Amino acid sequence: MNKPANQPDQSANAKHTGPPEDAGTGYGQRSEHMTTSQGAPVRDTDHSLKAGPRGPVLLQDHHLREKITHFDHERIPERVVHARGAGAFGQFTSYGTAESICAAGFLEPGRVTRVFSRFSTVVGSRGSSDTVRDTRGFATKFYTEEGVFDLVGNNIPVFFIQDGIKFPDIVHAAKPHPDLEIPQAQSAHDTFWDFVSLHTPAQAHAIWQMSDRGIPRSFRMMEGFGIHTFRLINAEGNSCLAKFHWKPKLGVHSLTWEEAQLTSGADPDFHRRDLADAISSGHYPQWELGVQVFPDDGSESFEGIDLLDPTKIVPEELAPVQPLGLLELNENPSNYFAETEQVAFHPGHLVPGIDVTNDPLLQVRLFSYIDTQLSRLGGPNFSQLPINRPHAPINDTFRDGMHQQYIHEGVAPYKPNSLDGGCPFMAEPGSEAQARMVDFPEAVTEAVKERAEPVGFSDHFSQARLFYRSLTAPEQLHVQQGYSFELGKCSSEEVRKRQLQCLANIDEELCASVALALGLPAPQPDEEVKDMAPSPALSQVGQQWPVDGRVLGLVVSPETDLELVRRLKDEAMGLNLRVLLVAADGGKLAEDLPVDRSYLTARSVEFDSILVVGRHRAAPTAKVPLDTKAGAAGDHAGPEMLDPRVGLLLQETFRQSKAVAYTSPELEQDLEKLAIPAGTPGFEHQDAEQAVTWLAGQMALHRVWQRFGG
Ligand code: HDE
Repeated sequence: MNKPANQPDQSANAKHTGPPEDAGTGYGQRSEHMTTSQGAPVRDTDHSLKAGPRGPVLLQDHHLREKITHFDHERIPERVVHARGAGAFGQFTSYGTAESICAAGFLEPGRVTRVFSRFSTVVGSRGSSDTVRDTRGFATKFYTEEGVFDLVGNNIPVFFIQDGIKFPDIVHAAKPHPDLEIPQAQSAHDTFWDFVSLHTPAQAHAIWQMSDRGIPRSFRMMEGFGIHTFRLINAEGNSCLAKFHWKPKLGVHSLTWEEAQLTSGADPDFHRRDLADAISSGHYPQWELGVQVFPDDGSESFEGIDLLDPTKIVPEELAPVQPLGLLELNENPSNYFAETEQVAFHPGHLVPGIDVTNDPLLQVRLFSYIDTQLSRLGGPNFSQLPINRPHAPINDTFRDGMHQQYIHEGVAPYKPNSLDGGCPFMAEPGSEAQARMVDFPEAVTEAVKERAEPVGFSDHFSQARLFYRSLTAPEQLHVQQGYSFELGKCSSEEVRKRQLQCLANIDEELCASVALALGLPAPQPDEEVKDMAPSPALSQVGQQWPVDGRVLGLVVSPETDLELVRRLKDEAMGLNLRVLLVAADGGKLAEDLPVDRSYLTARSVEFDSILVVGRHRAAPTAKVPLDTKAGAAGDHAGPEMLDPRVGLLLQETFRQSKAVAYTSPELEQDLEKLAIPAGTPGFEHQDAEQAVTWLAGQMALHRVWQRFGG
């Protein structure tokens, strides 16, 4: 035992998920009736105490004042970045493949560790839309037996800046303009492109953001990256350098720009809802954690790529990602504020076996994250909040402070001491715990103090070019459109021209197409840029993925046989799809067939594919021509016309390159009027028997890529 009797055993507290219990006081217990926060019974919480039914409110109404005062203080400062997010609990199961490179206990064979992951956008405020074009945060808290390990990464493997001192600059440029506080959660504005075109290390990140990666289909379909190079140390004390990767089991998949924009209006909580719905319906999202490993030979570079430069990736073709374990998220939070809002990540929350490098961005982060929690969570005891509590025993000498939850015993919270018997003791020399806690003896070269950057940091364009040239034609087209939209929203011609110059250095064709859209001449490159071999792993086209939890819109007409609806639904669910039943109006088709979306509430963006069963003549609730906003049905109004809302659904789904199957060949006349050409790839008549399997096959490819052309 290295703990005296009078030293509180905080490990008991650390395991609680609720407030610490205090025997005999009732703290943390739930009363059977409503009480004040002091535990006194409340008889009426609907009426304030007044001098007569129409008289003034009395100041002595303690319950009223307590209720309103607490309410007035309900908000805490939102995160200065990554304010908008969603989280879930789950578990990480180690494959046991890390033994030769990393001594961390949670990577031992078969070890299962509880986790909490939070996904976020970067720029928007807490109430902003989920589907804006932005980088996504991907932060995971591992509650390991050796303490908390936080892997605080993004869905884009390169960062905007190389030195943390530039972070306030990029964030101020990306946030809304200070005068009017617009635009919200957008990078399509002058200050963002002003900074990015002047501070050219940001170009590699910007091109990822302009690509499909900036508008993920779902958190479940995003990769995650630790970005920085970390140092791993094995049980023998040998080190290697490593970059962390999360690979989604469902593959990387993105929205189209039109989908992203429509979704912002139709369902601003789209990603949050998608994650929660997938978990509550048992389609638990999974990611494989992997590492790229590099020798720790003092060069801090690999194949000429500077490993301390966070604006650079090492292509997977040069250093394959080695799988370490599986993350599964399987439990939604019970309370958004207590868990998702109060979770406090920190890149310095590390466990033995994982250490930092001198990446100057990472070094600044090590300072920043505690600082932000002090202001957000109101003091230094944020690690005592249930969501932040380690699941490992704690024994520190930190005391008091705002919101202290522990009732510490003992008189000597200092070391060395004799009055508490010398406790807490350090891990015993020679013990396993002590052996693991070594500070890695990294050699630090003698140097002069200076504000300078390493030579390798001056290449700002080769990685942007690598990324662009690794994409397929339709993905490149999306990048061109991304830049054209964003720069088209900039009012400063000087900014647009300067960014075009950057594009000229990245790729001639990219620059020419954006210049055309902006009505500006395409400049010539003004810098010689190193060419790198394309990395096919950067494209999201061309593979097949599981379809678990993908959403099928089953659009049925009043004449559809209910047995057929049941059969199709069961078949789709048997293939692990989620089904949303769409019918003319709300309610139920039968007791077991509730309508999930009416023609009015359904929107193309909610579905990964659509199965139209039967004909869909205009329902009585259709307001022609108000519902023909896509201009589809005006010329064929009449009793036989397609319901205009179904027409809109089909047109949008067509443009978004998602698969549609229809069981009635008669629908083809309607398609012609909707300007959906016969023979459109992935838009097919299918017998009811085959339709669901065919659609699942199309969804496994994520999109009908041929439809984009390019
Ligand atoms: Fe962060 N970052 N960051 N960041 N970051 C925060 O911490 C900061 C950086 C990332 O879901 C803040 O608790 C600085 C890189 C994620 O709660 C803050 C610098 C990467 C999250 C902060 C960086 C990230 C944050 C805001 C430059 C990818 C959300 C509230 C030195 C590897 C975590 C908070 C969550 C959050 C500062 C750079 C990812 C202000 C100063 C690089 C995923 O402390």
